[in-house]
Amino acid sequence: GGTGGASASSDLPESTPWFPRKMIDLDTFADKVLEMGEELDSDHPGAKDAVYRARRAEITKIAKTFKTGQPIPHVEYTETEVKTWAAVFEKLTGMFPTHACREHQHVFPLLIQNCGYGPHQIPQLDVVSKFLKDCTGFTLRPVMGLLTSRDFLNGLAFRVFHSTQYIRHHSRPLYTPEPDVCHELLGHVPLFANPDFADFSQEIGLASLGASDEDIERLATIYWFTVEFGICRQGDQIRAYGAGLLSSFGELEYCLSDKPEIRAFEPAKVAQQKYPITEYQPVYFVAESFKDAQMRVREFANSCDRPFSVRYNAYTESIEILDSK
Ligand code: NLE
Ligand code: FE2
Repeated sequence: GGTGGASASSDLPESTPWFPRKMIDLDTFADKVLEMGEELDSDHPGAKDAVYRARRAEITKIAKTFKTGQPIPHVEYTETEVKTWAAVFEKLTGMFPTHACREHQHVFPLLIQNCGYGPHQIPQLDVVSKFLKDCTGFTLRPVMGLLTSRDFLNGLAFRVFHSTQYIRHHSRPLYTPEPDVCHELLGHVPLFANPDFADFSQEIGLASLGASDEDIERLATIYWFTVEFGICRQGDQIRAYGAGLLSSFGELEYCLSDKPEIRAFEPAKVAQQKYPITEYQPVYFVAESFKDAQMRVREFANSCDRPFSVRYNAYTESIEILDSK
């Protein structure tokens, strides 16, 4: 008998959508990818390039067969791929000092020292995943393309980040509408090494477990305007912390210009905001700090209509259900 509260009860209301309870349950997500995943959209710069398509299929095979606990197989990137990476790397690292948030700038040199970051090679997910594990307990899992919002957010509850391993088409290095290894490594990875940001991200993930479809939609929108396209106040400046900004030379410049509209980060409002996915964002939301943002997201999550709450047990890598009604 415990002291109440943290019962291991599994009798959730029948209407509760399925959700992963153990880390290993994430293995079921692998081949459920959305458009722009395995099959490229017809207006994608790589759509008509047979060599590019074949290469992507080859790389995504790793994600298709990956299982929890395995090391992520290394990819031997081609000369063309490394050139694309180098172009993105050089452009962006020139802008980070003036545009990236201080948390990103703090971690970036550590990635150069420890994970092989630099213009001459594309860092391997496996090396980066081990580094993140040491920093915050986050790990990477290779993914074939876009997962459903539900699956993707559910992964964050376990401090697991689903990461692509292929690279954008060489014809357009400075902006792509879909995630690729530049976006993951230059945008997401530095932030997941920050404890407050890791907590913030996991908070969204925990709120997504067993959430209704409507709440998943709202949480995915909050994720979009924070982890992907968030900006934050730092002293008397505004800086980017969203990975979609930190991995796009074009949008990184634009987001801190006077062109877009800027609003305060209030999750209930953010959750309603519509957004384009193939062009620069017309609106950004400014967080005061990751801790403040996490607190606000937690409040928002409590207002969602889920008849139970959850917590992650890091020892057993599993989800515990609390106050099931
Ligand atoms: N637009 C970003 C980039 O070019 O790196 C990718 C965004 C993925 C959500
Ligand atoms: Fe992303």
